[in-house]
Amino acid sequence: MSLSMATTTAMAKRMLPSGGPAQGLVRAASTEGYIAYHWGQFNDIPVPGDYDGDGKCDFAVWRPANGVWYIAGSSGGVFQHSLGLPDDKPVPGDYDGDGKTDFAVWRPATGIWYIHGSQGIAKEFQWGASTDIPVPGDFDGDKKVDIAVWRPGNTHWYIVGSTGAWRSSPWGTQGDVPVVGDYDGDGKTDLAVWRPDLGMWSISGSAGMNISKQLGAPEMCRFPLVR
Ligand SMILES: [Ca+2]
Ligand SMILES: [Ca+2]
Ligand SMILES: [Ca+2]
Repeated sequence: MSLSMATTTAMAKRMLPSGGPAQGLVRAASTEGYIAYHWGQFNDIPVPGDYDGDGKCDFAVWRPANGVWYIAGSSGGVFQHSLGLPDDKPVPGDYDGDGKTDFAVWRPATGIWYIHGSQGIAKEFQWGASTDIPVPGDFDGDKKVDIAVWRPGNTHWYIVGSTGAWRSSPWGTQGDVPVVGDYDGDGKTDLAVWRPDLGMWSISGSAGMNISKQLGAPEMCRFPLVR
């Protein structure tokens, strides 16, 4: 956050599509412990991640209309990358395990994952059906994000480990919202769902312990975790 407002605004104008509205980046306020940052525009999808690999999360949005990723790096750099079509789902993550978030989208119509690794290697992999929900995470704990989907119809998780081996496991019930994360802190992503009608979090911990916690009034927290 060392850039001046004039510098960042000029950089933002350079990276916005020509003829587009003069919106995109204005540094609104920054004090110790508090940052407000205007980055992105209406209909963009937030895709935060550590794209520059400095250990800090970067402001980032993906614009479905043109398939462009706009990144305001935490070390001051501003850059962009083209990947995706309007109906794709952004699924960023560190798939190649180099510590930098990779650009990635999942295309429901074909089930193909398109990954542009931060080391310059592009990968395509078919996994999932059109009605699935992409749930990438490091399920095997090797520091590389794994390709995975959750199928609402049969509530099964289909996971392809970084080594290529795959597995499926049932977890959740119909109507749940998948909310992957490492809740038990063992370094492996856990199977986890949030049940809107009960406000219930239900987690199949990778360390062997199941976790259940009620938090959130029914239908209160419609957060955009499922993109
Ligand atoms: Ca990476
Ligand atoms: Ca992995
Ligand atoms: Ca875990």
